[in-house]
Amino acid sequence: MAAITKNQKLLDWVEEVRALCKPDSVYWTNGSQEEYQTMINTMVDAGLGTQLNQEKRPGCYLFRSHPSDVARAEKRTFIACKNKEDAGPTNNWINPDELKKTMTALYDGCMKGRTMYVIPFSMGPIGSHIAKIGVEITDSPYVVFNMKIMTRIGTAVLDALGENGEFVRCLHSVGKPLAEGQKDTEWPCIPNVDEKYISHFPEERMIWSIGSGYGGNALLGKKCFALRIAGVQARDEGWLAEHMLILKLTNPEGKVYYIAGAFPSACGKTNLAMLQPSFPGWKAETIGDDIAWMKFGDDGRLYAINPEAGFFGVIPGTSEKSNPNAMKQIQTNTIFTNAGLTDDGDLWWENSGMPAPAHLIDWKGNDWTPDSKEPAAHANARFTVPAAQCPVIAPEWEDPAGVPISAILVGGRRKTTIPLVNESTNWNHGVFLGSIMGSEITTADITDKVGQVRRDPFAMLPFMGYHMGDYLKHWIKMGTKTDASKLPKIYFVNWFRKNEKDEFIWPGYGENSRVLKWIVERLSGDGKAVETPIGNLPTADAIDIEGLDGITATDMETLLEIDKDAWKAEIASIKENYKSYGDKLPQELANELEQLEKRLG
Ligand code: SAT
Ligand code: MN
Repeated sequence: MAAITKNQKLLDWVEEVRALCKPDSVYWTNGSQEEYQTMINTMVDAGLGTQLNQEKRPGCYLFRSHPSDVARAEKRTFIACKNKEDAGPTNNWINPDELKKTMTALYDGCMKGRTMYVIPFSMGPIGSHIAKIGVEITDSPYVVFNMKIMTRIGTAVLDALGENGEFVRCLHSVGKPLAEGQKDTEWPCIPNVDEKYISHFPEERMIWSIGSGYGGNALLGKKCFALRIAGVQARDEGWLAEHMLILKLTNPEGKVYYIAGAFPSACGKTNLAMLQPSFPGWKAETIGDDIAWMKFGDDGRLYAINPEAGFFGVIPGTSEKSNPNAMKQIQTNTIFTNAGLTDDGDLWWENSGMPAPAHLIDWKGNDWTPDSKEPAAHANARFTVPAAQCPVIAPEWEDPAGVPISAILVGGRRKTTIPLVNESTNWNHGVFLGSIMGSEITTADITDKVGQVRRDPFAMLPFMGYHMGDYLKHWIKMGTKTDASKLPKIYFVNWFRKNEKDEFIWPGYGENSRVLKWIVERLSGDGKAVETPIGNLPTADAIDIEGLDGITATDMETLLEIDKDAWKAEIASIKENYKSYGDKLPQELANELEQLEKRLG
């Protein structure tokens, strides 16, 4: 039989992993629809997954994870670069030699009784000059068919890789070998979180993960490659790998604007990426909902691609109100994980806007009724769905050249201080705003720091592959690579401001288009703004609130106020955070902070 690829490096690596992990067999995925369906059917036939009601949700399946394996394991996520200093204060570091030794022992024989799947995948349209190739080896069929949705996989990628192409090595195992004749469990994994490892070797562009089958711990193209490893590649090669959605907005005159936006997980990024504008004549379309890779084009503008091919969205809270487009998108050909299964083979989840059924099977496989204390769906239950199925996907979403970005939004979850929207006055000021993003720590975070702000620069805190100070330096440097006029303008937004009664003031969701409208008006030179010590804010009447129930002029004042005392406290807290970067804090950002302090007086 002719070799499946002539890429000797790949063949050697696959053989090396096979010899270590000792699977029963090796299977190279070709990426076809038939292969995808066969793999799902095999799991369903073995009782490891559920086919949903094919009249209500054709092509949809439900899987339930082990209760210990439901989200990214941040404290078990490691950046193993040679020097501890290069990982910085925000990452868990282990010496790479030591970590490899530990993990090699764990990988030894870990795939016994299982098939080892080889998944060549492309992050970004195959052949795009911004795209990159990875190969994931895994013993989880669930990972294979999720990777098929989330990335471009299979033979076409091997063709693009060719004989000498470079690829990121991504090794994954659930860490549960099967003895001869032993039946598999519904969700094999290593239940003890302290025995899981999600490891990155940035200098070798390599990822080693063991013990978890869930989301970003296992679908290694996503956060591990597209943010942590690609972040290091981007730093070295002069581009940006960011935790950002990409949105296309068309104004009533037909002018198109592409906007990227950085928001932490669970801040409504997927909803914003697919929003329905409140205004007649305006159109919003989606390019991506989670990750943007951006490179300067020959014209000096910053071009973005969505390196992914699917959305991995949070199920609870998805409703006709929060995201009508996603509701349509996940009606067919979707993999659901950890949602509630109704008696008629459909799904239910919390805050779905759908009436709760009298009975269902919850995400743990137990009987559930509306009186149950436990939720029907896990809070981090997810849908995996092809991006192409999004009802408002932009036709150019797979353009290998990418789309030119006019504005970048940055925003966290802040109930005070940060106004609804604030326009940076130049690139460095914008990077400063990105660097001070954050969210108030809530009781859900299990710490004594409730109420304090956790800084999450550009929403990259959990996704950094190197030193956060060096990362911010890289952002500053990117601003020197082209004419200032060609750089995207950076806007700091905050949908989460609260009143004294602890209620959200701004309605959010589709109404965020009112803020986007102002931003686009600013880009075209029409929007009205006032210069303030913190940046350019909309004038009192600049944000169109016509037809918006329940928002008064006083609310708008609160949303756009600058509370000097609050800002003084903010500055003290930013200083504290900046201190943690030591001498890696870019001088430009120290200057921005100093000038802000002066302007506030
Ligand atoms: O599990 S993922 O990392 O893909 C999603 C998230 O937690 O942000
Ligand atoms: Mn994300």
